[in-house]
Amino acid sequence: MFSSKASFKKTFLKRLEMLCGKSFSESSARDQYQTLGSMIREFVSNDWIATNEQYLAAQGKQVYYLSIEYLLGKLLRQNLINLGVEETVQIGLKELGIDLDELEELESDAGLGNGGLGRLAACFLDSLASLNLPGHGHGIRYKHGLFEQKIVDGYQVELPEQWLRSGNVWEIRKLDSAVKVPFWGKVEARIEKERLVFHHLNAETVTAVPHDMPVIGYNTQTVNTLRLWNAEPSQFPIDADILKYKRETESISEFLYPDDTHDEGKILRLKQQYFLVSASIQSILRTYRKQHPSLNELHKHVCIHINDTHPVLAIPELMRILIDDEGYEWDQAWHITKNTISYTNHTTLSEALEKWPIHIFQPLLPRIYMIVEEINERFCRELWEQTPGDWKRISDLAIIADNFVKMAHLAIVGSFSVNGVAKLHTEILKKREMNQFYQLYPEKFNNKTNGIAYRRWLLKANPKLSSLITDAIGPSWMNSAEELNHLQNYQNDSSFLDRLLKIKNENKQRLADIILDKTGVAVDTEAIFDVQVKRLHAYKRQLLNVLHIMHLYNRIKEDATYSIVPRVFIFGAKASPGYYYAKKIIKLINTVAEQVNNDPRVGNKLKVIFLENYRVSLAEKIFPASDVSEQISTASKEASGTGNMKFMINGALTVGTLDGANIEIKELVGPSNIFTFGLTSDEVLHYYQHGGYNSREYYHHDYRIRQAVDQLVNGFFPGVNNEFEPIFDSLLEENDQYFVLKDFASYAKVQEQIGQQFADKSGWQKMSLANIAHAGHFSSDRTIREYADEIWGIKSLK
Ligand code: NBG
Repeated sequence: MFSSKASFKKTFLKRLEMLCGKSFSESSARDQYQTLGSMIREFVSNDWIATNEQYLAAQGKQVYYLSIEYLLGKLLRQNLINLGVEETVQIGLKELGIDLDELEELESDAGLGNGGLGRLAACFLDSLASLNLPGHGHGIRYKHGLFEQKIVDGYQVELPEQWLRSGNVWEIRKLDSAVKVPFWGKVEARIEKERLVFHHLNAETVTAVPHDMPVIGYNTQTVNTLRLWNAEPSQFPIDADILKYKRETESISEFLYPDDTHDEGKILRLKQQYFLVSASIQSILRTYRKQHPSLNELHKHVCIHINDTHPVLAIPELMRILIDDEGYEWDQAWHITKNTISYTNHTTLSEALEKWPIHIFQPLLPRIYMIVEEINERFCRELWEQTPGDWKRISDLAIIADNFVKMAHLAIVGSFSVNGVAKLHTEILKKREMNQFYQLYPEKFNNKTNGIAYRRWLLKANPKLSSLITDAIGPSWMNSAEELNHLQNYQNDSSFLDRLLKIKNENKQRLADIILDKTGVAVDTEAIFDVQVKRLHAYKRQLLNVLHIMHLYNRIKEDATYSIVPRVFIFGAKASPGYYYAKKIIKLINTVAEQVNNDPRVGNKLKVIFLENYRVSLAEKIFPASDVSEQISTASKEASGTGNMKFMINGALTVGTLDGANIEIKELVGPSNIFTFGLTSDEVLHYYQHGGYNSREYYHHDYRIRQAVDQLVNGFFPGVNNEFEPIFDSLLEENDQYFVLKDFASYAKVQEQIGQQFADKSGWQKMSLANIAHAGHFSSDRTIREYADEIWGIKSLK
């Protein structure tokens, strides 16, 4: 159906009539979108089935990636590109008078994730399929993904997201593969055939119904599966309140928790976690059992990867099935489990490290709790045998302590691999946060620096730059990102550099149009587009950026002759709805924007833009239009970052701290192609440990800082009263935990340098090119190959 324009058009028209029951002339754009989507799904169905059959026949190892989040974005165009039929479809549609861009607009972003962690999972699925690797995702089919953000009077307002309102053309509901997940009830131990067995009685069961989505690899016939579980009522209890039961059941897959790097500790969240894990493991084992008579060698054929600790109950759940359902003895079950599970840690922030109070955990998951207790007891006994009498060590490392279950401890003890997501992050895990575990199990710890699906973030998001690259170095970079390296040969080719600049300006114009449309502010594409887009969090220090903007504004006001290379500061960020401080920062950005953008003394020198509802599809328009990428977290706090890589591959220059993957970017591009500043992670950690930082000193001694900080509370912004007092207090009363004031001077200095270097257009283009040319290393293909070879032991199917 996609072999030629003519056959595409013919099938499209016929299909549209069948599917929508209307003639083409009566059809709406949505009908056309649905038609195209269903054609693609049908088109891949043969390959989808064949892929699964091949995996079975090959009897090789398969990996299942368990993640509570998948931030997929839109799939239509990416699928067309991966299938190699984008052009046929685009032209075919055009001849029918249909604009593919408009159809794409109709598709909702699948926003089943908060930020980096969820987007990484989506990038990994893409790479697994593109590399022909047997790897599938399991997640939750949230009815409402991450909230939609509106900015009203400068404040964030959250609206429920409705991605499923017009259905999801990519999914197939598989009722026949549904499984049951039990909650509550009690456990009874009985002796049966001289063996102690456990029965979970009076449980409330929830039916988990899989909705499968094809994961289409690039330029290959491999189609893997993303299985998203929907929670539905199983049986209606006779004497209970039926509506209440239905509501409670369905609520499990109703909402994605909008928290990012923060542990909320709500019972519904624990329900979601067990729901995901139990359904996924049952389904994995069902598939496995079709081929294997027992689970004895499960770990040789299956790897179950847990993305952060959210799915860590996979460990006791697998133990439960092995022991209770399959009759294994503890030791053998433990051997199989430990060798099947691998774990990625994504943060060292203490507020993100999950722990569940026993009083919530035990009643909800009585049998699972028993198993966790047993794992803990055996683990503590082992510790005791190693260092008898060292109670401190045992209480530091125990899985259950102080009436809490510590999920990261369970993950480390119950898995064969623990990895961090950038070199620095892994070092911090080994040397500090998880040092005692590292000493116990040095062989488990390893690093896998994050990567991005560059075919989405460059090929799809920046078609003009992609064509320029292909013109220069040929098309093979689309299969192997390392080839972008060849672009270095164009460092001194002025016509190439001119084309690079021209493309950047065109992308900036496209973003300028969006900005004008969304905010009413006209921005000049000659200005530096300086962008910070990511979740709003104190450690990411959007505040440092804003204080610096306030400082620039103060200078312009005070000195009419002050000359500055014009800048447009662009922000996009959602704050967790309960994160009071982060919401204050959003209000501050918008307040500063209002003031700066309307001050005639400023003119075009400075503009401040807050783009509401930052999400994957908006990000795709922002990265290609950026000159400067703000990666300014307090060193040691950002595990890796992946936005930094998306900017880089689109030719933006990083202004960043030596944190997360910024360090590896610097190693690759060299110090002259990146702007770094601020405290190092060792310095930050030293201050945390030994004290010695006094933010007031910086406030008192640096006039620029004092002026901007005072403006937060001295009535400088009309009509906001004491709105920003909590920000003021965080900087002075609370001694500025994130070293904003400490790093201010070096940030301001490097920003000045950026202005000067930007003025040298060809010099800037060279630096930009160096970044693109070195970005191949951050392809998630590279990351996934490392996981496949060094952790999972899976082989690509040719
Ligand atoms: C985030 C880190 C980022 C990292 C992504 C993906 C969580 C818990 N962690 O630095 O903050 O890039 O994970 O690894 O969301």
